[in-house]
Amino acid sequence: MNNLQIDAVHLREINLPLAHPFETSFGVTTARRILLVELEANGVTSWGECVAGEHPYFSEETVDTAWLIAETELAPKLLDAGAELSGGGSCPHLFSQVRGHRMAKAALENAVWDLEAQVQAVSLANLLGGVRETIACGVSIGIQSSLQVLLQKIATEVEAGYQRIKLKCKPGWDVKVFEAVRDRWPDIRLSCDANSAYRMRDFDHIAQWEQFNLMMIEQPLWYDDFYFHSMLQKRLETPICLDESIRNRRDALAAIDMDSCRIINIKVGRVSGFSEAIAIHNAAEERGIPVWCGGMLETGIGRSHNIALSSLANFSLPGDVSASARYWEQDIIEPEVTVSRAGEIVVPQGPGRGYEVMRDRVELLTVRKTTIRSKARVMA
Ligand code: OSB
Ligand code: MG
Repeated sequence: MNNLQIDAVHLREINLPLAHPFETSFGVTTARRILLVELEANGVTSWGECVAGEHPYFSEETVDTAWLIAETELAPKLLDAGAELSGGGSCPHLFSQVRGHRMAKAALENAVWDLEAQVQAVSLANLLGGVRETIACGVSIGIQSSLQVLLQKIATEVEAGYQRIKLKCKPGWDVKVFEAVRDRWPDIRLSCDANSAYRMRDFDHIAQWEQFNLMMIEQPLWYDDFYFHSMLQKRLETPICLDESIRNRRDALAAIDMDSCRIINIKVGRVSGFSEAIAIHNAAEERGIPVWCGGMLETGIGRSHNIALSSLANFSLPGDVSASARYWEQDIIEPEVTVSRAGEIVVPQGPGRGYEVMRDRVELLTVRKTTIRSKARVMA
């Protein structure tokens, strides 16, 4: 394949309030500060979205660390890659000298895949190896002010057609919540996500959740643990799903081998981009472990990338990829992402990501912006 020659990397931060606050065991988010990457190359522009939050609560990265590393380390490597850059698949090697900072790497790498799809005039889903025409959608519902408010939210999402309801949980917001939900909906596909809120002293408590027929329990223990999750999984029939702990393919292999989890949530930002996400997907598939695509309250740019990834074969469980309107009064892409009554999103088949970025709107939301160009090439 021909080289991609990147002429400029534009970084910008946009600020966007969420339509509804989102509460997890690690805190409440009411508005997002989002780092967007735009690449100019081969006569087209492509986009990437960094999923790092404002605070280092989900992972070590923040929007500010990602900005710094993207500007000073990663963008220069992309711009000066020369013949080493033939597509998104070149990025892991190009960025390999930089340890960690996976969300920053993913924002740039995914923009390169987005570019490659446009240059080759194929859909991003196709380029990634996707095979699905539609993807199955679930929702992640945050901790609410009361049980009554939660039940109302669930009713809305079930009626909308979503195929799986995931409840954020933490000590004090678990058993009585699952009980009330199962009382009203004995048969819906239900799961929970603790974002590391439990410890070993809670094993007996968690064992009580078996009665609620949960599809999975997501990341109950430490964010960086495999061993104690495997201890817990030994005591449970309910599958554990790992999110935070899985940073790359090797982590997935270790976790599967140790029986730390029986399902994996793949977030493209958490694992440093599409290349590693595909590698995890394949490793899990070979070992009979289903995966699904997680979400990080993305705008339409990250969401469209999640849709493309979710079209791979082993994304066989409904993901946390849902309609734009659940997050934003107005998204930054056109058309916005919609979900059918059957709880599905149609995977775009046209060239690239399949959704147009609303440039004027992005410009209005921008609070800082910088452009990086090749120093080597300017001087040559
Ligand atoms: O653990 O999956 C998570 C949001 C922010 C940080 C972590 C998580 C989440 C979600 C929301 O569950 C998923 C979404 O709807 O985008
Ligand atoms: Mg999670």
